[in-house]
Amino acid sequence: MTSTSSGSPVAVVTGAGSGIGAATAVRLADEGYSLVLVGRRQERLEAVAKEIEACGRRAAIQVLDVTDAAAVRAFGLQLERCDVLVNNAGGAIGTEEVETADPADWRVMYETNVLGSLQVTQALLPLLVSSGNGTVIVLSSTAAFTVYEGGGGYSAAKHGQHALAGTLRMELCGRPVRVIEVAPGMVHTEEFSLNRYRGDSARSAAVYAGVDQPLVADDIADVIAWAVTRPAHVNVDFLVVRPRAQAAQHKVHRADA
Ligand code: 8X3
Repeated sequence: MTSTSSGSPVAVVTGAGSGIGAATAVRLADEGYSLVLVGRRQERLEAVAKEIEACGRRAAIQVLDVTDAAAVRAFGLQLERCDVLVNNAGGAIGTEEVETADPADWRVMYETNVLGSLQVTQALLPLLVSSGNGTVIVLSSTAAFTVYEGGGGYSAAKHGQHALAGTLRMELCGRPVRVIEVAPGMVHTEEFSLNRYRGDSARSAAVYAGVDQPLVADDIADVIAWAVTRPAHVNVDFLVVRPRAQAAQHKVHRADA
């Protein structure tokens, strides 16, 4: 990992190689943070780091799987500073109903979304506390508070992240770290639906068909940046963010529908 020692506050973003993670990293760099980009794919992280550095900001990369407990611990121990942690790594696998779902898929979703957030938060919490004004972002989903057919495993994991965020906020009360949960609805990113549909691009594209302006990664990055840049005593507990065309989980307006 290259150094971020510049005197600027440091933001660590997991899943920073693409989608919401990459957009958030770039946006936080614009806000004056030095970035530590965490993810599994070095070339993706390097591309995001280049984009940040091209704007005169600092970005270090850390190739890391958030489900690897020992590697996450080691990462936390060698980091010198962390003011903001964005727990973004995660995602959905499969759309099978409960009747036929593969428990292995549920396990992976729980491990990446919930245990990944838990482990990275545990590893960085000492630095967040010692920063004097730390912020933990938990990127959950509207699936964190509702369920839908074929989304059981993902929703279970996102409900788990919601429980983690709420519990942590209470447990940290009195210490200088706030916990902000951001719950996006329909966001059109390069990989989210493609992973959910196991690479089936036609089914993935159909999710957004006819929807007037699904959210994009920059919309969520904008919301995260807003929450992070509130004065330190202001804790935006929980933000639900959907496109205007999605009034509720199943209430999506589609042209020609
Ligand atoms: C993504 C939102 O509607 O696919 O987290 O569950 S949804």
